[in-house]
Amino acid sequence: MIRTFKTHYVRKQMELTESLWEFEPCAGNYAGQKFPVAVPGCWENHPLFADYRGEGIYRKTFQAQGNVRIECKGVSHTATVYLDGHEIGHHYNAYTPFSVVVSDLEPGRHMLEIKADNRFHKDSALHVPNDYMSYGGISRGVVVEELSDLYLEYVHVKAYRENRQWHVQVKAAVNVLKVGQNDEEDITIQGKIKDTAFEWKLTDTAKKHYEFCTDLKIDGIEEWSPETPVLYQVELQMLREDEVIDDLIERFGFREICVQGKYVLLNGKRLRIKGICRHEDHPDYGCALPYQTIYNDLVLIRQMGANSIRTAHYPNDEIFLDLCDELGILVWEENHARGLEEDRMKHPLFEEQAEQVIREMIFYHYNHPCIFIWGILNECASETLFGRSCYEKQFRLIREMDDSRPCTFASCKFFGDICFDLPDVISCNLYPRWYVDKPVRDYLNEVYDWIVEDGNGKGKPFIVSEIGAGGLYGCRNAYHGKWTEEYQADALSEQVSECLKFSESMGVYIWQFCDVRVSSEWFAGRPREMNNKGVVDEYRRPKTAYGRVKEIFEQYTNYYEE
Ligand code: ADA
Repeated sequence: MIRTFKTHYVRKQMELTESLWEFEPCAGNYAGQKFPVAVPGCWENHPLFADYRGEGIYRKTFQAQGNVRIECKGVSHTATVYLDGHEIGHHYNAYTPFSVVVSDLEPGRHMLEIKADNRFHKDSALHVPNDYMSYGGISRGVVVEELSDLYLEYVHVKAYRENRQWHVQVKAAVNVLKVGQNDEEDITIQGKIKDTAFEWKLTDTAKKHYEFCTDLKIDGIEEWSPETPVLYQVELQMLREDEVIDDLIERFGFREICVQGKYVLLNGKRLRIKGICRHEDHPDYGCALPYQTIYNDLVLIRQMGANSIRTAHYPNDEIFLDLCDELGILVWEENHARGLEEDRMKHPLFEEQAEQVIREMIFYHYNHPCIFIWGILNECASETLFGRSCYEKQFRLIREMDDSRPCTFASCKFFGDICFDLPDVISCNLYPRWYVDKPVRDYLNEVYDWIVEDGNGKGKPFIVSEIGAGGLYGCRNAYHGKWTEEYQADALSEQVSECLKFSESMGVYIWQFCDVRVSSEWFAGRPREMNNKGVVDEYRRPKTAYGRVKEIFEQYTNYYEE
C-alpha cells in the first residue's frame, strides 16, 4: 500500500509489493547469493544482514507496455534503477519519493532492478553516522503505472479564507511525453471539488510541461482540525476529445495556519502543542514500517494525549501523513539533517542534497492538512555565518514553494545562535535533568531570556522542540538512578509540566516516541547501541513515563484561551 485511499481509477497502477523480490548483496560473506525478500523492507531485518553496510540489488519482473512510470516511495539511502539492464534513474536520500518515466516499452515482462546503497560514502552529505540508523533496502512502496502520451503530474490545493468565506487555489501540471507531435490538440482537464466543477484546456502539446491554476469559492464545507479531521478530494480527469486518458485524485482539508505574535493559529485559534518526536524505526522492520505498525503508533500517541508529531529528522512515509490527516494529528515535517556541524555543511553536495529533500518533501506532501509547519536542519551550525547562509537559503526555498505554512528549525546552539531572526517559530532542544543538570524551570527561563534579549527572537512564538531523558525498559532501582524507568518518568513529568506551564511557550515535543537503533559508527556511549529516550521501548511496550506524560497531557486542551 502506498496511500490509504485510491489516487487513480483510470491510470493503471500496479504495486510491486504483493509478491517477493530477489535480493543479492554485492559484498560480504553472501555476495552474489540470492535471497527471496519482501518489499518494502530493510536488509538489516534479515538475520544474515543485520549489520550489513554496502550495496544490494533487488530484482522483480513486471508486465507492462507503452509509457511506464516507476515510482519509488523510498529507497534507503541511494538508489540506482535499471530496467531490462539499462540504467534509468538514480536517487539520493532514503526519505523522499522519486519517479522515472520510460517511453514505448514493448509489451511483455520486464526486469526491474534497484541497487540500494547504505554506505556513508563520500557523496553522501546527509546520511552520516548518526543518532539513528541509516538502513539499507527498498524501505517504502514501489508502484508501476502505465501512462498515456501525456499525464497529470501533480495537483496542489491550498485552502484559504477571505472574509470568512473558504476558497481554494488549485494548481496542477501536465507532462507531455511525445512533445510536438500534435500542433493542434483538444485536451480538457476536468476538475471537481465537492460539487464545484472547473476546467482547463490544452490546445497543443508542443511543450514538455504545462501548468494550470484556478481559484474557487467553495461553500458549505467543514473545517479540518484535530477535533474534526474532515477531508475533501480534488478529482482531475484528462480527456482527449471524449476519451478519458488520465486521472488524479488527491485529498486536502480546509484549514488555515498563521502566526500571530507568540502563537500559531489554526483556523484562528491559538494552538497548544502537546507533541512527541518520532523516528521511523522498529526492530522487526527497520525504517520500513508497515501500515499496521504506523497506525498502532499513532493510536498509542493519541492515547497518551498528544496532538502533534515531529518527524525528526526527515520526511516520513506518506501513509503516516495520510493517517495523521485522517486522525487529526498535527505534524511538524522536517527535511533530512541532524547535528551537521559547519565542516559537514561545507560538503560540496550538502546544499544540493538538502535542497532536493526540501523540494521533494514539499512537492509530494503539499496537500496534507496535518502538516502545520516545515522544519529544517535540526541542530546544525546555526551559530556560524556559513551555517546562517544555509539556513537563509533553505527558508527562502520553502517560502517560495509554500506560503501557507510557517517554518522553523530546532536549535541546540542557543547562547550563541545567530539565526533566530530567520524562522517564523523559535524552537529549542533542551535537556535539563539529563545532559544539563539544572531544574527545568530555571533552564527554560535562562534560555528564553537569552533568545529575547540577545538572540533576536523577541515577539515570535517559542516552542520546546525536544526534551527528554533516557530510560531502559524494565530497569528500576530504589534510588531512581539515571537510565531507570523511574528516573525517566520523574524527569519527563517535570520537563513536560514545566514546559506546558511556561507562559512564553506554545508547547512541547518530547524526545521521543520509541527507542531506536543508532548507527554503530556513531554510538556515543548509548546503551544497547540505541537511543533509549522513548516513552515506549522499541517493541512499543510503554515505560512508566508513558502513563505519567498522559496524566499531564490530559490536563491541557489543544488551544490557549484568547
Ligand atoms: C538531540 C537530537 C536528537 C537526539 C537527542 C538525544 O537533541 O536532535 O536527534 O540525538 O538529542 O537523544 O540526545
